[in-house]
Amino acid sequence: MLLWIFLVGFAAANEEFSSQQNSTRHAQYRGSQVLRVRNATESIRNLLKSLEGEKAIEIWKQSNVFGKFTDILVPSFTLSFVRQQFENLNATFRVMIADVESAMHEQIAIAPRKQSKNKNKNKKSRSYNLTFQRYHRISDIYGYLDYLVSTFPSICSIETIGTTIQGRQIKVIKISGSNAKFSFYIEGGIHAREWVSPASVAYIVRELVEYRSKNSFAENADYYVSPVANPDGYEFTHTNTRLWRKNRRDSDKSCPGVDLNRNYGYQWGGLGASRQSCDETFAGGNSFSEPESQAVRDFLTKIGPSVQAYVAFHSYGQYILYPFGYDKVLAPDSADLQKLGAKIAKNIRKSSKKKYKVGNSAILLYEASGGADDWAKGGVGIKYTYTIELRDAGRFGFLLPASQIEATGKEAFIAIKTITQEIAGIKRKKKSRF
Ligand code: 0X9
Ligand code: ZN
Repeated sequence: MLLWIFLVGFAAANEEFSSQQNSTRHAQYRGSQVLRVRNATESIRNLLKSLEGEKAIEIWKQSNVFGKFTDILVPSFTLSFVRQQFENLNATFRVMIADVESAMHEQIAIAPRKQSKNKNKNKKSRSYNLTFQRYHRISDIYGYLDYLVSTFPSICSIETIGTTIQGRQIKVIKISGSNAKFSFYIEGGIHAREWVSPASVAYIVRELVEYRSKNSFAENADYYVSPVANPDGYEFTHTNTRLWRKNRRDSDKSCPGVDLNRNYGYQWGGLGASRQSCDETFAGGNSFSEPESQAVRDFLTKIGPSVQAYVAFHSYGQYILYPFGYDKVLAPDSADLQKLGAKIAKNIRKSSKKKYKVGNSAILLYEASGGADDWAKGGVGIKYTYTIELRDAGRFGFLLPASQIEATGKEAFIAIKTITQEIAGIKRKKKSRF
């Protein structure tokens, strides 16, 4: 009894401690808002650029297309100034998140678990902590991969493909198909703050392994899955700065971090990539200067030409993007990528009613060079290369509530299933459901 009281007391104190930690950490965003501004004119676009340069705003999501929107985070101390600037230019904007700090608190709330049909199943003690009801630290994600390898050793194995600057492992789980005709590389979490990406990639892994019997299409491929491509950055968003994007390279102490999705060696250092270490899109000192991008380069080079599909999951915006991103340049087979992308979007729409836009990333969003996807397509020659921006379309942005993890994971899984079926030449039965 005493032990029980102690344990309950300890758990409550612990929870209180971590919620206090969250409060202090998120307090830096007190009074900040997220605004959606219409890019109606060149002068509005220039204003956004200069406000970003002065650190008066942070860009969350941008589009170079006139008439589309840019989402910005405005800290409390610049809010009235920034709003005034927009009013001066007659810029149309609306408030997406009125209180960023409380949206952060809401995001980490635990979503109610769906009632399981088999009640005993929930009671069974498990040797891992991962759920899809909340966002987890990397130890829980890796703990789940370890559990799968020990429980399903005939199909799962883990390779550590590299080590980060702070000494964390970059892990890939291999899920082998009994009739594998090709390999499929799946990447999550290259951008630290896009929490729904590692969560959705873990969801895909669960489908491919634990629910394999209802996903027999998976026998056609060997999957190599890296749920957290930027471990240092991801942990930093949990312990320090929720909206951190880059890795934690600290050669410039006052402005740490390299944007790993600008560090790959295909058309490195061109449009949409910065040479300034303080910028969110800092490309690094050279192409492949970072251990995280080197690890993926070396691993993909090693597994070689069997890889026919590469999907990088990001958030947010609900886009299915294909190369190239360094400029408005299409690959010779871009019609195939558009066609399959449209199929993915259609299947997602059928399943969850959510709309995903499909297109070339430089045309649909903006030019950005040094991306992992461009290197996968242009450097390695992987035909079906996509970057998928998961939920949502802007309501919560990076602060997507945990209650949407399962539904988002399902959409990500539909993408993987649709691509596998296409490459393996599996015709979908008319009635089959995702
Ligand atoms: O800018 C990015 O790296 C991606 N968008 S995000 O908001 N998640 O940061 C899009 C990358 C598209 N691919 C390339 N431009 N190569
Ligand atoms: Zn991203």
